[in-house]
Amino acid sequence: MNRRLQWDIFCKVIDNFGDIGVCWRLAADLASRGQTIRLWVDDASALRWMAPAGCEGVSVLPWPQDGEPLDLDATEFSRHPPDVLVEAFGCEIAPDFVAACVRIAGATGIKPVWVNLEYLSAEGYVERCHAQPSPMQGGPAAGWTKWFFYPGFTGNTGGLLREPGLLERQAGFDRAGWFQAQGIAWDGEALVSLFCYEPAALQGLLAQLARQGLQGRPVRLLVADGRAADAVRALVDAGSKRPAISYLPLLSQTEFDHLLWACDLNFVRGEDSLVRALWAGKPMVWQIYPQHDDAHQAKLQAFLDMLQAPPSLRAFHAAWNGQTGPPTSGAGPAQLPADLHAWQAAALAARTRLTAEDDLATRLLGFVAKKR
Ligand code: TRH
Repeated sequence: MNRRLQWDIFCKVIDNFGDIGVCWRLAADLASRGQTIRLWVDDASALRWMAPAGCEGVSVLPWPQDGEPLDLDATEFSRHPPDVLVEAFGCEIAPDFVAACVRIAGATGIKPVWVNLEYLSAEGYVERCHAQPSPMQGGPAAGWTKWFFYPGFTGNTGGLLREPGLLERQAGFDRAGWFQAQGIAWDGEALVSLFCYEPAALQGLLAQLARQGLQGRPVRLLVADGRAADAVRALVDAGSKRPAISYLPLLSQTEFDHLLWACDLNFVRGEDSLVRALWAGKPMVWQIYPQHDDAHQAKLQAFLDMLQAPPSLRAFHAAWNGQTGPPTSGAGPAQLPADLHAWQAAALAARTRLTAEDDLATRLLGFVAKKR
C-alpha cells in the first residue's frame, strides 16, 4: 500500500485538450490509489465536460494569472504542504508557490519531490533522459533538484497511464446498450470514430468510406466535437462524398473510452487519446500533433516501430500525417486496406506487450518513494 501523499500538479493549457486531459487522468488515477491531489490549472473549462463528476481526492484550483497573488491559505497549504510537485510539460510552477514550498521546507527540513512530467514519445532519447536529475541553478529553490519523468513504451521509461481495472471494464462493455444510451442510431454499420485536426487526407477518406465502406460493410462515422467536426462539416458543406455521419457532443473521458471500445476503427490524435486507443485494442490511426520543425515525423516513425505496424498501416499514417516524399516513400493518398486484419493484429499484440508493463502511476509512486 502506498503512503498517502499530498501532490500538487501544475498544468498550463497551451491548446487543444491534451494538457488538461493528461493531467486530469493522472490526478484521478493517483487519487484512486489513495493519494491527495491539488490540480492547479490556468483554464479548467474543459473539465466541465471531460470530468463532470469530478473525483474524490482531487481539488481543482486556479493557477493565478500574471501578477495575481496566490491565495495559499484557501488551500490549507500550511497544514498539508506538498510531498510531491508535478510540473506538467515544462509549465514552470508559479514562483510564489515555489517560494512558499521553500519556506515550509526550511521549517520542516523536508523538501518535496519535484517531477517534471514530459510529453510521450517512443523515441530512443526517452530511455536516456527518463529519471535524470536537473539541479536548479537560480530562483527561490536554487540547489533543489527536479527529476525528469518521461512517459514511454518500455520498461526503462515512465510508462503509460492505465488505471487499475481498465481492461476488465472494457471486457464487460455493452456496445449496443451504449449506442442506445447515447441516442446514436446504429443500423449495424461498421463504426469508425474520428478525432483529428484538419488532415489534408480527410476528404479522400470520407470518399473512400462512402464508396467502399469498411471491410465490405457500409460505414457510420462518429465524429468528435470540435476541430474534427468542423473539418468534416466544411467538406460536407462543400459537397464531398461521405458515409453516414453522427456528430457527437463532447464526451466525458469515460464516455470517450466507450466510443473507442465501440468502434471497429479509431482515428485519434495528440497524446492522451493515442494511449486510450492502444488500450481499446482496435485498429487505429494516429494524427500526431504537428511541430513546426517537422520533429513530429521522427516521433511518428518511432511510434509505428513500437507498434510493429504493417506496411499498409505505415503508408496510411504517412498520408494521414501529410508526409510528403519521393514516390517510393510510400506516401500517397490515404488508402484503407480491404481487410483490417493486419492492423487489428498489430493493435492487439501491442496492447498485450504494453499491459505486461507497469503503468505510469505505479512507476511514479515507486519513483517518488525512492526519492523521498
Ligand atoms: O486535444 P489533443 O490534440 O491534445 C494535444 C496533445 O496532447 C499534444 O501532445 C499537445 O502538445 C497538444 O494537445 C497541446 O489530443 P489528446 O492528447 O488526445 O487529448 C484529448 C483529450 O480530450 C483526451 O484526454 C481525451 C479527451 N476527450 C474527451 O474526454 N471527450 C471527447 O469528446 C474528446 C473529443 C476528447
